[in-house]
Amino acid sequence: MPFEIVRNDITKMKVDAIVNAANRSLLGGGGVDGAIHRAAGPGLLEECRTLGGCETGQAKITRGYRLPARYVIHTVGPIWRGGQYNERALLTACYRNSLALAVENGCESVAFPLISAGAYGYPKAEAMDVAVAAIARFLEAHDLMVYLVVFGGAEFLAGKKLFREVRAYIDDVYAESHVNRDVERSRRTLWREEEKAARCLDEAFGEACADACMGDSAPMAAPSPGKPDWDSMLRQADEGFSEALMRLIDEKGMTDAQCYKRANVDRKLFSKIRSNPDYRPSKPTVFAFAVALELTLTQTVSLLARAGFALSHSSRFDIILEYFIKSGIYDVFEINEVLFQFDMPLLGSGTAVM
Ligand code: AR6
Repeated sequence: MPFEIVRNDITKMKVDAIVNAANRSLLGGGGVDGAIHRAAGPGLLEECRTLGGCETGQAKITRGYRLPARYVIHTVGPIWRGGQYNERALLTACYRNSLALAVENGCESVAFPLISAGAYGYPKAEAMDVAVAAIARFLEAHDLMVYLVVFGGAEFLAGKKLFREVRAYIDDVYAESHVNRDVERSRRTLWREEEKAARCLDEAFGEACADACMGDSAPMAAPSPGKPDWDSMLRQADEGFSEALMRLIDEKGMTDAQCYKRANVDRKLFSKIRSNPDYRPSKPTVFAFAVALELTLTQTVSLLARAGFALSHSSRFDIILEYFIKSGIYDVFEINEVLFQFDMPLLGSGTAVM
């Protein structure tokens, strides 16, 4: 199931369990701990008194009392002491143990704050990396909806290398397409070619044929020596998004589950797409599958066209995705972290819980 980074107050999350960044006494404190106890009411503290505290990296569960969440999972993050004291492993353990406890208790949705990233001093950008990596790893083997709740702004992410690179790419593309009229003209020509390429798909999902179209003057590439396979091309020209997606999954030798997990797409949404040949996905969903399938940019343009979309240099969202696809970065969670920083829609899908 998907993983989403959201901006919210965790006490408002309508999920099966929220996670509390507690201290070892489990008897309340400031920050998110204080906010959770205030929102849950005195029953929470009473139950916490019976738990006998909690070790760093471990997790314990209570009911949610007046919270919209059914449970609170209390975990104790490490105090940041420069990074040489096993902080990363302990923080990873917080996420892993909390998630395991959620699964043991039948939870299907869990929301985390950025554990240790407040009073305990863990640098926020690094704390977020640890959270994303630990959650993504757990989701490889479990079906669970996980939210990482960021409270307030995410300026702390702006210093990260990947973010700076993406921003530089956006600036370049914007400068190119908005300042220089010659470039603008040639870009339009390129788009016309790409659109043509998008309409022209061969057996290997447009690759050979699309390359030929992009070259414009080059003859249409045949899938095998001899004549072009017009039957196959015509068949695929009619192909809707759903059909194209299923074919690509097979061609890539992936299972459906591998694909929707890598796309960060909910299993139910995937079933809907699979069973409805006319399904019209959103643009982020198409990109999510393009990333999961590790498509080239040309192939991505083709897949977008199947859903009635084009890749646009007027959209920062599209430019960011173009950057990742061109760079061969196909980690949906890494991409979502950057999209989150830019206040863009994220790839994949979940259910609204706020
Ligand atoms: N919703 C979501 N996130 C929040 C909220 C909220 N309502 N309030 C704060 N945060 P911290 P720690 C974010 O200090 O670093 C307590 O006193 C906050 O911006 O709550 O693990 C405990 O009792 C930050 O990013 O937890 C411990 O003694 C993140 O939650 C100690 O603090 C964690 O900040 C634990 O420190």
